[in-house]
Amino acid sequence: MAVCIAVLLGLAGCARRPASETAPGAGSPTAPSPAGEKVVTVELAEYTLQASPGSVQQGSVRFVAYNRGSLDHELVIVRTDLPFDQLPVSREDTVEEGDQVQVVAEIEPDELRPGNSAATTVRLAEGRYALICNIAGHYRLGMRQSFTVTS
Ligand SMILES: [Cu+2]
Repeated sequence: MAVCIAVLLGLAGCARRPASETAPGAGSPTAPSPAGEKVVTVELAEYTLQASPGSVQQGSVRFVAYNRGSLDHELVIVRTDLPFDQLPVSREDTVEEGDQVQVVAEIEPDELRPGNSAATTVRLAEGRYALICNIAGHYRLGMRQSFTVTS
């Protein structure tokens, strides 16, 4: 029994390691991607957010986020026709969801501690999107990028 537990813990440790040791884009940290699935790598740090590629064809898209910084961050995928750097910001210094800003998916901060990586797969329709970190102040400080899904 003790051996089983050790093995499980070992695997869990291995699964988190690609965040710091695997080159960006070299697959997913948590599961193999089905053939043909589009993968977008998102690097987060204080206070930058860089997604590559910045445009994909519509369909199933896997976002693999890496927290390269020393603070908590999160990845929020929002559908919006507003310019990515002009989204409405609340008094709490976070981007406000509304008619013009719809949250499609997110990777929460507790999945993305410094040095960690996490992934989520979303079906995206053609349109304009923004990728942001919505921890208070981080969007305004520059954690934002436009993202386009083509037909
Ligand atoms: Cu952040």
